[in-house]
Amino acid sequence: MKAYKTSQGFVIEHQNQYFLSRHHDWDLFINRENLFFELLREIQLLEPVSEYQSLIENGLQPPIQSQEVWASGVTYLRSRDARMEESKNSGGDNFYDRVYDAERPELFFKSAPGRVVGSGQKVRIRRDSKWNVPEPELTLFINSKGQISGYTVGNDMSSRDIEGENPLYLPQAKSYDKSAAIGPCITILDEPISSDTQIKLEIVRFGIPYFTDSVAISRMKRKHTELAEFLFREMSFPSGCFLMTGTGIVPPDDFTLEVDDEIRITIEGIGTLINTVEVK
Ligand code: DO4
Ligand code: MG
Repeated sequence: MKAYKTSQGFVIEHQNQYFLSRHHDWDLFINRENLFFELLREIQLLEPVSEYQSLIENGLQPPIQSQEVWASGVTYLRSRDARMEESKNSGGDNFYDRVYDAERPELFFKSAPGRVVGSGQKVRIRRDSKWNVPEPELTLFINSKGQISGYTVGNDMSSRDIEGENPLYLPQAKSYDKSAAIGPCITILDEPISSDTQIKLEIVRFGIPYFTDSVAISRMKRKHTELAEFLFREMSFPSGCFLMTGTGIVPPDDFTLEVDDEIRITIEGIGTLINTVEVK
């Protein structure tokens, strides 16, 4: 079951049928307990709509209203190794090594909802950075009770030169206008997402695939429930929140994003998040 936020309303997709919800408040719509069964009950009272494609294609919005976006770091070996390499001159490398093995995960604030973009919108690279990458991340929707009730595709845009210069610069490397993308929808399942699920990153430059890689979420060191539990330990989220679960794909060190690059992140069972890069 998928839920799309569009300019015409909230579209629920189930078994190739599309329904327009009667709800008008996304916070209330997605923050219901037992969301899968709530949506199932809701669509039984609705007629399928046929013009869904234009609703989704023309008026798609990021699937967020007042939720904060948080992120986890160094949850895959590939991320640990890349961070250790980029920060070795600053002496920051062993922080990444230690957090990979520590009981407490790295969790950081990624974005207020107003800085988030959805599929089809532009992401940004910072004007004061020369080394930028997308981070393709399975992103959890966690309701206000701390239960993982949905999944979306996330892009944790990152400035590697800023983060590598000093680990204390992490908030500047990670949080700026349009540095977080989520979408195209929230997938709501009646069981946890399969660990075989693949995340695929494609970067298209001048219309040609320039970089492609994929990773299975089973390669992640931590459990989704573990990350959610740490995040909710001392913080409440009245309408739930999003939590990016870390990247398992890092392009080679000589790669940096350029203006007009198209970033396509596909997660099986959810969809493809597509963003083009701008710098202004
Ligand atoms: O510690 C730096 C950020 C790590 C991160 O964003 C990731 O592993 O995805
Ligand atoms: Mg990340």
